[in-house]
Amino acid sequence: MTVDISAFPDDFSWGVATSAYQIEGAVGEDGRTPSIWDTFAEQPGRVIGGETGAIAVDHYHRWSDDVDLMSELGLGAYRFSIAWPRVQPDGQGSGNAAGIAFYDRLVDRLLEKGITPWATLYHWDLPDTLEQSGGWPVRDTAEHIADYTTIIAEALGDRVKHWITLNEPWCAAYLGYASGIHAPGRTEPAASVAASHHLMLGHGLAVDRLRAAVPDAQVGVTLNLYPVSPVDDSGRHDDAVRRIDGLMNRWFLDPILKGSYPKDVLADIAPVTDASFILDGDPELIAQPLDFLGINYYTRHVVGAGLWPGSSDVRFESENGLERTASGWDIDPQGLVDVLSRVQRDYAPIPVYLTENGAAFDDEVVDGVVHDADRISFLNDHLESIATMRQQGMDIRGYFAWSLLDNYEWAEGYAKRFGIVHVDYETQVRTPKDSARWYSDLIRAHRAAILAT
Ligand code: GCO
Repeated sequence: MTVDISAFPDDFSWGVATSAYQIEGAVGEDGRTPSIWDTFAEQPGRVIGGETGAIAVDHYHRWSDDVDLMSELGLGAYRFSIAWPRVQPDGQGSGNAAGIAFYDRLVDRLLEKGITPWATLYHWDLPDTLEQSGGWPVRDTAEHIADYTTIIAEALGDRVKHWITLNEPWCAAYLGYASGIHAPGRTEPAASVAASHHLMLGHGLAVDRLRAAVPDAQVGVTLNLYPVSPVDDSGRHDDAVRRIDGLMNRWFLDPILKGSYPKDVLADIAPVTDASFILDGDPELIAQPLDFLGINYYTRHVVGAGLWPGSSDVRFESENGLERTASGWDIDPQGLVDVLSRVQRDYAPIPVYLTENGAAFDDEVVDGVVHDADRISFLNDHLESIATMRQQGMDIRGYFAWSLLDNYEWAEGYAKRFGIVHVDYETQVRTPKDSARWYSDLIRAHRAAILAT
């Protein structure tokens, strides 16, 4: 069971991904102010076990060892996110030298070790002060992210050449402002649509600022895409499939890659909002030319209209016998082929990176090792899907496993372990799982094959 490495080009990026709030901890240090996640996590009942990212995996202090670990594993690229409230604690105005210095050190060490840094500007940690003045439903927030972008791009742009504006704006907008299961925990459908627009507007403005500050930057955005299928082929669920695919996938892909919102989705949401927050000229601002599209893939969405009363029409389980991760998500590598094929079919060609893919399992350290054969199969099978799509001519240039370390899984607290490296949350001891060794061997085999030719 090993993926065919000859399907991957010589310059394929082999990486891992993390995000600031999920790993850094040190939430009150060096001038960092609270983000919406600090505030949200402290509210009773929001996060399982009341857990917060206050300590997380202490990466803010252990970053140097963590980079050494990446280097030992032979990783070629590291996707991390910048904590906006560290870099610009007031959410506007001047930058914070002490906060920026953390990323400076991190980037320098990565480069020393031959690991290419990939920085994500926004992985959900909005400075709380900006939420107090309205958050993403307010247009000003898009202007603010642009200013923050200039600060951090000017600080790191001489060394960081790969930039991702947003991580998963769907989650930030709809889990944050509609279902309320993520920060800031609001349940305001109209505001959530405005939030999605202002996130994408912020993306467009940030792309401009990145181009100005770092002319040789590679710039993209990361979307979480899902194949959406009906629970059966009776035809009764087809309109629900259209609607959910529209809001999850096309609502983001279309404006960013085609410069317009899907008309059918605008009609679907008309009872909720008149969308008057979309101003003339916004579509052009959003649809900046990009160097790549980042795709995060975890599982499929199965849709059954009205089948599951009292909850949503969407399930993460197909009920067709697929195995599931500890998150309860179907393990569905074919879904990755479906997602990528759809992008290939419906949008103009653009280089693609898998900026996240991975799975939680109930890992245990026994005698100093973690035998996570289930994660190895997961990674292997999804890399095979990428190999398949490369053979079908798709320009997929890299893969970032989610995640380097076990970490804070948002509203799930620390219960879901996604790392290829185990973390003991009491002692902060890192133990590479078998999957880390497997991934490392794969990367080294790929490198060796290149040298041999
Ligand atoms: C997301 C985020 C990550 C998650 C990961 C596992 O997709 O939700 O980008 O921060 O931790 O996806 O759910």
